[in-house]
Amino acid sequence: MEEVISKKRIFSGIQPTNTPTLGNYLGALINWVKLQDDYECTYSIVDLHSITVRQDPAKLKKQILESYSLLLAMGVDPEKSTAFVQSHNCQHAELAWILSCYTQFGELSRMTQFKDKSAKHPENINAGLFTYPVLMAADILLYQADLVPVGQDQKQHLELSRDIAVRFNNIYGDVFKVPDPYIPKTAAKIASLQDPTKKMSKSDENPNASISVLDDRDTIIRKFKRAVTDSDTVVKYAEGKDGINNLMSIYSAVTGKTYEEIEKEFDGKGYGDFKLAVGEATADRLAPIQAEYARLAADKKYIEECMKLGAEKAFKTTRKTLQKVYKKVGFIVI
Ligand code: ATP
Ligand code: LTN
Repeated sequence: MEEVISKKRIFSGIQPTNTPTLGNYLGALINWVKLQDDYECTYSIVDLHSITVRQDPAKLKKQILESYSLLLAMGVDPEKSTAFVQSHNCQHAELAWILSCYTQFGELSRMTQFKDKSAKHPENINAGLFTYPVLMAADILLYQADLVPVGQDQKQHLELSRDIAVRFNNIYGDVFKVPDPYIPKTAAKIASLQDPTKKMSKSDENPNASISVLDDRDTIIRKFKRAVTDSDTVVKYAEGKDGINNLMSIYSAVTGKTYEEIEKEFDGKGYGDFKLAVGEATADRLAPIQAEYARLAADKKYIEECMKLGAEKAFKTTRKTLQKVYKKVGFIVI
């Protein structure tokens, strides 16, 4: 008989803190879509994580709906994969509580994201911001994920998830799969258009620093025109040319052209022509996503159905893990 090899499991999440940027798309979401063919994928809009920083309720609600619809518009298939909103599966918060009793204060104090975010929001250093990585561990371990696609910035959190899983397994036997990070070598790292030494971030206060995937064509072209470059004039990938390097990696990611091809294409032309080309190519690349998003956004009923389906599938998968945990720690499962 032919052996049935089950697909490896993937889990990843994105915070609905603002409209995803071109950085989120080229660095992460584009891969989420690709991975669906070869893995059993679960993708979450992690709204519970997002309230570690104060959010306006009406805006948050809009952003959850928008981020979820955008995932589908980009090509996440709600039938093939599981696409759900984190707060729709109550087991994340339940497991997070349990795991917090197996995580040390010292470990959480060493998390660089906690240090950065508490420096950024000194008026609101809440316990949730501190235990954020425990909830992230719960997200991953509940689904017995083998692989977790994340950017470099999340590697430390993933290490902690692994430590928590190993610690729990050492006490209670094999309960959790110990997850590995999945950081594709080819994933683009997109920098801010205003300060190319910083990453493009959806919570950047300067609107010219990032391209939202929902920006219209004129806005995209205008933002690229204003992108910070250098005093040189040659379109060439080289050290010290962070601005141009960033624009080249965006152009390469959206057109599929190599750096060599790009250098040849703009040989003898100036930065102005190049910036315009990057803007136009980016707008062309985002146009079908925006059209599909507009179609989905007008169909609230369909989105709600997908959210429900995602929540049901997520809950069913995680129930087994949580019940096992409850039994192992000595709770009575009825
Ligand atoms: P925030 O500004 O709210 O912290 P963010 O833009 O950094 O948000 P996240 O929600 O933290 O985005 O990350 C979602 C995914 O996008 C992660 O996998 C992250 O590694 C990736 N990502 C974020 N910014 C970039 C970027 N500039 N280039 C490439 N990938 C990115
Ligand atoms: N912390 C992540 C978002 C996130 C996540 C997860 C990513 C929350 N839970 C589980 C992977 C797996 C971020 O800010 N990018």
